[in-house]
Amino acid sequence: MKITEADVVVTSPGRNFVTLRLTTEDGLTGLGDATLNGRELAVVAYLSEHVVPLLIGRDAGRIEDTWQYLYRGAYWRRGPVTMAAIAAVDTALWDIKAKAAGMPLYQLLGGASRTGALAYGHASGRDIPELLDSIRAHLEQGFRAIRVQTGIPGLGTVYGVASSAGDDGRYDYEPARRTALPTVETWDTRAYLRHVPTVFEAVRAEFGPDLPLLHDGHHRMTPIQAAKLGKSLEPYDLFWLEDATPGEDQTALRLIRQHTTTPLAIGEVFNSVHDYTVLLQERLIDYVRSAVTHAGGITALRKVLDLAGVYGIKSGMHGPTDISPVGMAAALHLDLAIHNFGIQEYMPHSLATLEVFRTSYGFKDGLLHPSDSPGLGVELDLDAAARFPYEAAYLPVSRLTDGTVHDW
Ligand code: CS2
Ligand code: MG
Repeated sequence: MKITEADVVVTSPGRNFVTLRLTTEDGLTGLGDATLNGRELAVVAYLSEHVVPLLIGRDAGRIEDTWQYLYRGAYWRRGPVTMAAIAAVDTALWDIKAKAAGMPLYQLLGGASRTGALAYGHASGRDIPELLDSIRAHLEQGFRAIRVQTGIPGLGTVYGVASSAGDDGRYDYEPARRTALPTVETWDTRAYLRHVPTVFEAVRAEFGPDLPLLHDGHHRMTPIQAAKLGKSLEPYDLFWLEDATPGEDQTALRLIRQHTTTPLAIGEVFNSVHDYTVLLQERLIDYVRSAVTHAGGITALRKVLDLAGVYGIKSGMHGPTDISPVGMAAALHLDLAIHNFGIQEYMPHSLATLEVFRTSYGFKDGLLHPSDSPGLGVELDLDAAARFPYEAAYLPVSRLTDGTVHDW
């Protein structure tokens, strides 16, 4: 079953997406998500110039060999651009193989290990009353786990706070802005560390002790600051504290672990198993955050999660709207099949996005299911995609109050 066509499709229904579409001599098509928020065209060039020419004529069924060929054969390996490109190829090949077998992708991964994947939604508010309303709205939508983010008194716009509800009441937060230069957000970690415990005190007082609550530190704290926050949040029994420190220094988590029992999640910006080895072997985290889209595809992420399972660590795949519906579907098939599933991030996409990507996955009673459609269960409407041309967009840059560049 040879690959005869490979198309890199860029579309921007409210935000940019990059999708690889492979076609075989039998007329089967497979899709892969290659979206790297704020650096999309780098992946487009990598795919178009250096990967697509190598795919034409290859046997679409040789998924592992193609992965190794693109990874080891590039010589210059790892990194977000390379691994997003490889992820797109890998996911598209799995889509094709499952379609050829006439079964949903999760069946090729070992079949279902659960009835559905527990999802968490993004509640946010510029202040606590607005946050509490947002949590209520997400509970009414059926979410059974909630991420909590708020504004910080004295600071302007900060990460994760939606300014308004999107179409059909969605949490509509797209951090990448279509501006000539990245917008600048001001940050103050001390103000943040003082404020967050009061937020969770109010949320627990309103919603009780049982609701699974998550929080994203978004790479902003030093290890001791993260340890302080984790310790101060213990009374509120979080499901996880995410990205407490920048992930490059895996050993930083040792210090955090010494001070707090708040569960830790990290890895949405990781792209290789080598980003995790210390974290997994020393049990420094509780959840692996990588998405299929950024971690080299289903083939690679499955290996990371199998290794994580050896150490009792579970999945918590990244699922914001800059993971396309193709990447989301790929995650859901893996979520359903693996034993050490933890939770799945779920930001529903906009109606415009769903005009371009025809999805079949569903959300009911707090659980996501990829559907039993053959393959990934997502189709790309090329005519709709053409209606939304690319627009450059940048993620914000964070600066401290003295102007020092900080982690956003
Ligand atoms: C965030 C992401 O969802 C999350 O956990 O960390 O929304 C992140 O800010 C975006 O993916 C950046 O493009
Ligand atoms: Mg995050």
